[in-house]
Amino acid sequence: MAAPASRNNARRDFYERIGGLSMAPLWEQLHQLVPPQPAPKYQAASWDYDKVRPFLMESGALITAKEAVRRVLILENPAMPGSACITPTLYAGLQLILPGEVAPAHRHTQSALRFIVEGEGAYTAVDGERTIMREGDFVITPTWTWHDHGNDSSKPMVWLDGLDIPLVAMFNAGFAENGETDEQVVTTPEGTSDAKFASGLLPVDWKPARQTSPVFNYPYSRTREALQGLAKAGPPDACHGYKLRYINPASGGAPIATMGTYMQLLPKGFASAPYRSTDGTVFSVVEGTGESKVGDKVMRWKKRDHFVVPSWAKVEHHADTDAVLFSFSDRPVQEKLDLWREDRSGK
Ligand code: 1HN
Repeated sequence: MAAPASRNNARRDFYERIGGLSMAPLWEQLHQLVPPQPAPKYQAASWDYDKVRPFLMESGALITAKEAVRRVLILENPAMPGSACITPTLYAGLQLILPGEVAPAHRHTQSALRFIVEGEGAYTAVDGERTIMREGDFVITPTWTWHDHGNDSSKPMVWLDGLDIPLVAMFNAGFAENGETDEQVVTTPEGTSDAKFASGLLPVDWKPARQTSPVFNYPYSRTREALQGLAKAGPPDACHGYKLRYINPASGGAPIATMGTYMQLLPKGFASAPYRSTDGTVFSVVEGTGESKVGDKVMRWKKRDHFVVPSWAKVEHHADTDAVLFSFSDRPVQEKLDLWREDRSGK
């Protein structure tokens, strides 16, 4: 048998020679390529809105929405510097639009969600229809739809953008184009998609042409009422409190094919049982104060703060007051691929 040193030299020499043919030995990488359980290369992190907001407002003086195209401060995972990602599959950012501004029309194959964090009265237009947005509303911009935003109110408006940018980049399936004008021509009266699709009814001969939801604004007033009703109806789930998922009413699936969106109510004093799942999740705090423990990290939060929980990291939430959390993740993609898993055992 060869001595270890000469054996290692022989192997290194071998790797070098096959490297010249763009080949590599699997046995040197097998363990990390197929880990026994998820080993995320990103971390739990949080963004305190009191610290973030002054910078957002400062950005408002530095550049207009028109020049920036989208004036957004990216929430980047601290373990993935330069990536513009909050998880390996998701992008998140906080967008500011000041009174009188327009963010010009464009479209791209990346899907976007808006979750309104501060202000009310700005609109987003999607394929010729506008919707006015208020705090806590969840609004979708489906793949390849024209969209522009404008603020006709007298106050700044801030929302969370969630996009599937890293996923689309992985597939090399990104296309984008700019509109001919900054603002789209409004072709459909405001409230039309709501009337057609948001009351448990559909136009009689309507057939879905795509997976995306035909509803484009899920207002907070309705979501909050549903949570309240749920809380009156019975005890909270040990891991989630009272948690609902947003749906495409035509299919029961997620409103956006690539991103699942959720809203949960944690009653005052509620301490969740430990939970983990394979979908790394971004949270936006809508109401209340509390904390979320991920491993050894305790993230305190209050209204308008944001935080991210990595895949397969055990999370425990505690609510000091009644608290409402919006969240989004890539769960629908993982479910389509038969990959999604959860663990409620607390192990
Ligand atoms: C985008 O189109 C918007 O339409 C926001 O508001 C954020 C981040 C990257 C690429 C496109 C928007 C974006 C974006």
